[in-house]
Amino acid sequence: PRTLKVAAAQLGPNHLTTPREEIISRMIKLLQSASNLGAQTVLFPETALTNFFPRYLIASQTELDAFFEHGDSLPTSPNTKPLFDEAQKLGVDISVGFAERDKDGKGWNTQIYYSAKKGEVIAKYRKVHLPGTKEPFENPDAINQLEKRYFEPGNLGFKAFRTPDLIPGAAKKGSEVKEHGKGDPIMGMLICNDRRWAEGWRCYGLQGVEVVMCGYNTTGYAPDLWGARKPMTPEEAEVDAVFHHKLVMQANSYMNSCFSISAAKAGLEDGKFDLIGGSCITDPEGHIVAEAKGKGDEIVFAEIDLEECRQGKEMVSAQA
Ligand code: CDT
Repeated sequence: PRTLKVAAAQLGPNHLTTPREEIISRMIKLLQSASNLGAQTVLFPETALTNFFPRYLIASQTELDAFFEHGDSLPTSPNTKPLFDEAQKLGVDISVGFAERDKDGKGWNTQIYYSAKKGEVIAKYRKVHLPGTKEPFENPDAINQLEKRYFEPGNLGFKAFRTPDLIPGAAKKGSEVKEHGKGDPIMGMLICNDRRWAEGWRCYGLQGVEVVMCGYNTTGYAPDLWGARKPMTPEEAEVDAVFHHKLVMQANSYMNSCFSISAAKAGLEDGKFDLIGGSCITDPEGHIVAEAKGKGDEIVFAEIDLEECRQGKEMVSAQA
């Protein structure tokens, strides 16, 4: 077996008023709980470090900049260093979503993968599918999602990568990405809306991906944005949103014969914007092997065997 112990760290709401230190200390607590269960790699949600601010029209550049971090300095920036120090101390890899400001001033919705043993960021992904609009809706009661206003569409493609030092002795057995079934685990990252479209999954699938990680912030009820085909109550809309979340995680895991880990930022942000829970781990047969019970801070943990990815990949010649 090629056993890996993985976790999704679901976060409850990060209000506009929640201090950054409090968010980091909750993330550290979750990391410690995951480590106590034996987790070797832990996924945190999209924009884990802040509120899901694209729902607001923010006119002040200073106010907006406070939600962004400089991507390459995350492990050393005073804001975020304690989380990376803890990951290194525990020897647990982490993947973290955040709003990235690059050196040219461009904004990106980014996820990084940090290897604890290497002590560095080994992979970076920028969200390709930016949902919502650039301008707010005319309806003053609408829930906006202004990602197209604040972020550029991702420019790093869907590059699978090997995660070193998680499976003893694995490195010697295979190093090429695509050569699934041996060596270090092959992983890929998606961010929220990306999970609903086939191409990201397929690009990773064709590179032999064994684990896809996807952090998300999914509004339970936003009739101006989606769900307008059929009027629904907020409760019905949330059930539907959780259904579609699990549908795409399960179906795409099955179609690409890989595991997936998804981590939500969940619950009522700012007391009124409801985000779905449903963080889960799915297997290559499309089954959910572990899932969140609530909508607060919670670890979803599973021990998985990457050998299970082989059957689906090797039965189809185009993928082998
Ligand atoms: N954060 C994010 O990408 N959320 C979207 C909401 C859909 S808006 C049309 C999602 O796909 O979950």
